[in-house]
Amino acid sequence: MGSSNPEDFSSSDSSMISVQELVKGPTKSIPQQFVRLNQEHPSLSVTTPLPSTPTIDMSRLVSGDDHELELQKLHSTCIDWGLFQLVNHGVSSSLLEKLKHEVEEFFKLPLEEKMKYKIREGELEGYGSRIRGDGKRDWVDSINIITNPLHRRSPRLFPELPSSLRNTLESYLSELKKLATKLFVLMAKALKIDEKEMIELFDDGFQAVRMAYYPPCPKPESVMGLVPHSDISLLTILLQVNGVDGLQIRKDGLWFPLNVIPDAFVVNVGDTLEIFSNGVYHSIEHKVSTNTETERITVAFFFSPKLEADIGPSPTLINPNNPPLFRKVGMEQYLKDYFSLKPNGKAYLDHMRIPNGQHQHNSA
Ligand SMILES: O=C(O)CCC(=O)C(=O)O
Repeated sequence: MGSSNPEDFSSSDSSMISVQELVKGPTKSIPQQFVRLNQEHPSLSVTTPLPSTPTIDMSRLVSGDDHELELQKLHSTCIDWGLFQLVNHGVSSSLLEKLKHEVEEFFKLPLEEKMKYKIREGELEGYGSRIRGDGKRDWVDSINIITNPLHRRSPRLFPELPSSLRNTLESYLSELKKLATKLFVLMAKALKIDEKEMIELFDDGFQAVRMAYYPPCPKPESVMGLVPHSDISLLTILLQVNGVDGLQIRKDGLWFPLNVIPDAFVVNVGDTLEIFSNGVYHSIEHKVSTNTETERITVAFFFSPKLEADIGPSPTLINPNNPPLFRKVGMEQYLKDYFSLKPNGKAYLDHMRIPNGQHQHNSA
């Protein structure tokens, strides 16, 4: 979710700073509340060749002669990486173009218009930039909106968006739901779990969108577009609207930049899928960097378990030789606990882990 991704909900601070407006001003110095020193930078050393991030071809997965091979690739990618770029995904380029246009137009609106959606004290959704647990702000303006279940839609957010953006988002969300359902069914097959178990968790689940605008920054090395985190979702599907790089992922302890493949989706495994698969799949830690020249605009959709679900390892995967690695907890409680902890890489997932040696006292 997050977003929405809850890591965006880390503060109930209601003071509002639009980074987009800040960079329009004459000053080129970075306000202290954005400055983060001692960041880990991507490993671009010549002695560490960049592994190429995997690409999965949806058309091969569903109907190609070699769909079994592609399914194996999907499975091993979710084990080794927890992230892939999805091509030939079937969402029409006309819908993507429309969405990109609408999202760009949204961020061009005058600040007063966007302020109608401002994050309010104590609320988890809305427009703005937030203060993190370390007292700093990320170099981004974003709008986070819960889209499902329908009764959890805030009356002042989704229904009040400009109608062309709202309608386009609705169509996009419906396409992404179909796509995510196909991916979940395929993952269930690869994990050897009854697909009904997977659908039961996901169907009519908790869903949210985060539209983000990362302005260019005069000193990108001093700020973070988005702090390192993993998503609490089952799956997140990201569209990189204007083709600008900036996403970085942590693999084997090192940070790597991810290059945009035009119109591909970046799909990542979230913490709740890592838990459900009892640690077979891995959620990936990621962050966003900025650059001096160009803004970066993205739309992330977060597909999470339904609010009534219990989050825990799939019973099918648990046996005496394969004990549960994570505790079981209701989704509502899971979200509440998440918000009470400061976002810090994959720390929240670790909080769900059953300590070594205590497995015999817990059942799936
Ligand atoms: O905007 C991006 O590139 C990444 C977004 C993201 O990681 C998130 O919203 O959790």
